[in-house]
Amino acid sequence: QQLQAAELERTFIAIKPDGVQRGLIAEIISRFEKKGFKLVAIKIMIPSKDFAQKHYHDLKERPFFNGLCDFLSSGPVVAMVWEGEGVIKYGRKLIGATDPQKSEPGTIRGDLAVGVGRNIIHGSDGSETAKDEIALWFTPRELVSYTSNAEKWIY
Ligand code: 3AN
Repeated sequence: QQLQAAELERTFIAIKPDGVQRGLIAEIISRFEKKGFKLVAIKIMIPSKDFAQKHYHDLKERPFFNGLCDFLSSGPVVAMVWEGEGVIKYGRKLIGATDPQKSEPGTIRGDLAVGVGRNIIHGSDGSETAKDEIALWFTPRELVSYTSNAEKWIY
């Protein structure tokens, strides 16, 4: 069991099946890594439909809920936890607006996606969601605490 530093901010980021199939894993990871955030958990899996419904439970009243869950469970997803100061909010900034037609160039969706139903990446939208999503996708033992030497240059 690793020691967890409770004050470290963490967010859940997933590269959705379209991002994986399009070969954008490294590109997406690279943007978070270069910003100076720290990767503390990563795995690839094909979520079941039931699991996708749990992940998107907040959206279950929306008309696109069923299609969205089918899509998330349609192929491999790269699930990650990223850590760092402000990572939840800034992660959303790196990702860009939900609709890639409205996300700015320079953001992941702005640069790499075209349609809202295929927007390649998911990121937690707040600290409660981040906690819930990390707990859904990972066991505590899958989260790795480590000290990055580079932090003294970045922070
Ligand atoms: P975000 O992913 O930016 O947090 P949410 O939580 O509003 O946005 O939506 C979750 C996911 O639902 C989006 N990533 C997108 O794939 C899908 N989605 C949102 N709005 C629509 C829509 N109008 N039609 C189809 N899919 C949508």
